[in-house]
Amino acid sequence: MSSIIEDLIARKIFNNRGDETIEVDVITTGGFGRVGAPAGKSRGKAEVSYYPQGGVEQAIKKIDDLIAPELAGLNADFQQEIDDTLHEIDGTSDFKNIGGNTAFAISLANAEAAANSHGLLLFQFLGGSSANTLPYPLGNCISGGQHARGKAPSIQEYLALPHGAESFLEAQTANTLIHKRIGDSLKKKITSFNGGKSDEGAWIANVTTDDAFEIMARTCEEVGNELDFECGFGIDVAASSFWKPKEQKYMYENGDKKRDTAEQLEYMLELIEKYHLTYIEDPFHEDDFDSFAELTRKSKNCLICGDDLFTTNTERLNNGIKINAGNAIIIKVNQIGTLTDAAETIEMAQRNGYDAVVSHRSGDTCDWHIAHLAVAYKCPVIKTGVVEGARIAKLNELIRIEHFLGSRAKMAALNVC
Ligand code: 2PG
Ligand code: MG
Repeated sequence: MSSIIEDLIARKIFNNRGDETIEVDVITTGGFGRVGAPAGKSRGKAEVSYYPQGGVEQAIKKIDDLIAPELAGLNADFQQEIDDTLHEIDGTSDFKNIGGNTAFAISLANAEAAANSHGLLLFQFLGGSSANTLPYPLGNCISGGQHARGKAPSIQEYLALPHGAESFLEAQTANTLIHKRIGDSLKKKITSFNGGKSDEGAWIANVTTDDAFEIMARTCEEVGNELDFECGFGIDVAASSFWKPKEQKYMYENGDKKRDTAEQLEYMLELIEKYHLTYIEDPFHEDDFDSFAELTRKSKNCLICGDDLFTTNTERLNNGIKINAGNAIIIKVNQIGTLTDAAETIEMAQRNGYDAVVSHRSGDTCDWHIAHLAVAYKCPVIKTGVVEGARIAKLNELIRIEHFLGSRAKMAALNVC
């Protein structure tokens, strides 16, 4: 079937926060792709801008007036050409003109349309016949920081990582059990707990940072024993959100407890040791490459992952690689804009021994394409919650992919376990 682009159709839809976002359909002579864009709340400062001035409506106008006429007639199979054209039309280094989310939705919908034109699923089209590994789900169970409201732990996310599971279905089963049990424990422990959840479907409760660690550790161990495989856990510190540059300190519990950079490093090492953490994301603020490198050097068996640090950007990743800052990287396509840019970052990461963790955003839609990216690019981890509609859409898609692959499916290899 032929993949010549006939038209682009853009519309305004809503994400799980009820915020406006953009959705794009790419229609080819033989297929169709539709993608909705997500949005972060704790965003890295090096991310591309989401929309042009005038927001989603202006982005739609740019697609109708400018971008659709340029892309019509091109072949959707040539992803790089499509993405280069988006960069050319935009003309800035951070998609200020057309918007990074506009580029994201077009770029990914184009890939989907190309796959569909060939009668293939996206992961098959992008990854070929060797794409048969499933990522481990890194699932958010307790929310804090900027993702919570009111009193909550300073650390943004407590994440289950069932790295002993032998299939994706088994791993997601573990995460759902862990998530449910944590809800039960919080109900028992905190009288004010009323079952509140964050945008990502993780529990929000008035617990201290340390109490959240205890609950997480106990529950993961319990579920691991019951299911008879290792269920580890980790955290997204999102440290930029409580780093105060003036004081040069991290403000825990709204400033009741402060840590300078050296104390933060010690604290992270203590946590790794005490709770056998297998994953730490953004343990330091987004410009502190040196501390990332020191923690990577001093820790063992733990993924030290950069999200705000790298923002899916090859230049920033390259700065990290030079000094061995971290050994894992979050991949959020809308941090950089196009699929080609994100694929380059993944490739650079893999060449240099970094694990790539494909990730949702806290504001997201029921779009499931990142599930396919994780399989296509052989990423060993996907970070996309445990429950809530926008998360379940992606997790269930991975269950479908595993089912589709049948006996060829296997779990990806993790750097640390
Ligand atoms: C993060 C993400 C997703 P946001 O910090 O990793 O969990 O949050 O999308 O708000 O940037
Ligand atoms: Mg993060």
